[in-house]
Amino acid sequence: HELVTPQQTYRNNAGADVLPAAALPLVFPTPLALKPGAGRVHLARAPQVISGPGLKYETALARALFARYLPQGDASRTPVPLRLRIGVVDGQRSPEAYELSISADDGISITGNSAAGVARGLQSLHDLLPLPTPGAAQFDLPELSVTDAPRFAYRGFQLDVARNFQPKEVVMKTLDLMATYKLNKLHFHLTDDEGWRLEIGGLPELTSIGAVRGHSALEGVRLPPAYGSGPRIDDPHGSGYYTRADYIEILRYAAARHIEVIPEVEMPGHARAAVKSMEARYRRMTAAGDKDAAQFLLTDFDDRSVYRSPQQYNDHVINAGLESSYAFIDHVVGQIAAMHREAGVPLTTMHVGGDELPLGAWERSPASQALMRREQLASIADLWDYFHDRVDGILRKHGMTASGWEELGARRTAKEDAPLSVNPRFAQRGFSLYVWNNTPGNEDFAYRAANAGYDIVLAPVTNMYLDMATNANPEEPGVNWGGYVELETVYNFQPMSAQLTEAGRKRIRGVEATLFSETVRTTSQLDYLMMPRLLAVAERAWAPDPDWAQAGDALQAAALRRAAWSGFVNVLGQRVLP
Ligand code: TNX
Repeated sequence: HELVTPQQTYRNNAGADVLPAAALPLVFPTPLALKPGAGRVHLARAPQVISGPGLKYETALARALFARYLPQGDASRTPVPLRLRIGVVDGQRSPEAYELSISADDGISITGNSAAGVARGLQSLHDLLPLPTPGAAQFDLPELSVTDAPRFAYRGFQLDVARNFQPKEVVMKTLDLMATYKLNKLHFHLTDDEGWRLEIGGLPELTSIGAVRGHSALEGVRLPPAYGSGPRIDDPHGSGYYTRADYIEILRYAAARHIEVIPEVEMPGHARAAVKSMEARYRRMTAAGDKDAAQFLLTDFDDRSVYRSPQQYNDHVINAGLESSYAFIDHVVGQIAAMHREAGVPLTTMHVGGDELPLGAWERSPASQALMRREQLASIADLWDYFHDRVDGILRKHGMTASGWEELGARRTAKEDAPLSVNPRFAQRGFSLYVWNNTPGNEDFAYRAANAGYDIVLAPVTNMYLDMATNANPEEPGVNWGGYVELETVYNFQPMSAQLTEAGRKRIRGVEATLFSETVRTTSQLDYLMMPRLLAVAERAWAPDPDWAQAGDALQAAALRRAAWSGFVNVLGQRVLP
């Protein structure tokens, strides 16, 4: 893999000047155990990296890290050894656990339970390096020893590139940023009503139409203002997609950083770009007299159902009654799985959306009704289960289990905004539910679902949605349908609940920050919403809870960290208002 030196500057100059060094956390996120030593290790040239097997990327990362700080080291000095190896971290089972030791006698060493552990340890070492100062060719590192492991195996960030597009380079910078803060899952929201962002072999319309904002085949809906401005129909940031080669490059870049990419293909709702692209394909092939025109059609043209999504769409749902819908899903899943295999990172799960199917959808579709008669399904709730059974079957055929928004594990009701109740049907099938809805009545849905046997990723809108504005200042970008999400709101999130049973506790896989992109057009807007709140996400996902009983101390810590974090950087660009 091509190695890119971390572009991040860890602290900005202003911050470094105004903050006493002691106010900055030595290693971030807070490690399990850090024992400071008394002395210092002087580096007058880059250390000599000595690596065990299986650490090609980590070796290159270690060299790149120091090359940045010690460009012309003093060649007459003996270099300090930097030993990297895969070994056993006492008492820690996580593959990402590591030990870092810096000692005047033995030099620097990092032992990880796996290459991922070594990589996480290198990021901690990175934290200890000073800001590069022009001309400085030496510095000291503090003696210390760190034993560290993540609290949660799942530490995610969801990036929506469907509403507005972000080029591949921005995704890679985001992966660098995630690696710096030891986040390990990129939930890649690749498709939605407003765009389809991944080239799929055999279905060119998905990108030649579905990735082009304002394409004539996507006309029909003018989005009324909802959730911020919503993407504009003529906005150039709304167009773009990743080719197969781009996507494979992204996957390899992530894999080198021990970040798993979990692609999301939205269904059955949030699917307008796919629905309209497949209609256009059908029309073109029909006009050409092709008898396979309907092979991947997602629309029942006789559907008289009346519905409207929260985003105000009424023509964006994949029809559950058409066999061609399942042919489409199977084809897309197969193509994405093939790209992951080609990148050397076979998929074990895919995120299949599932959120916000509006009430009324499918109800007056002759195709859906015919299927319901055939399969003896009594209600739309049964058809919903049938749809997810079929999708689950397709994923299993491709060697995967399903991930999806919490609706995948909730019983479908005929009432708008009814509180969620757990649908036991899929609980024993290894589904991961991403729980976003903790609005009144649903505050404990995640814990109820965990107790019922679902694997859970906690992504509550009130604490983990980074597309929410930070506060009510009208100049702040972002939306507020889930409230305002301050840095402290993220930091003070308590993932666990007394309501969890012993078995339920084990089902909580971790925490994910979400960035839907209706209002996120430019890279600097993305940067602004992510930072510094992503740091609080990383802290909650990696570090144990602070002592919440000591509320005063916790607040104190939050204030201190806030100061520290605003002195940390600015990773993707300048922290300026868009
Ligand atoms: C609901 S929260 C969504 C997103 C939108 C948001 C605002 C969730 C799982 N789905 O697709 O961005 O509303 O429009």
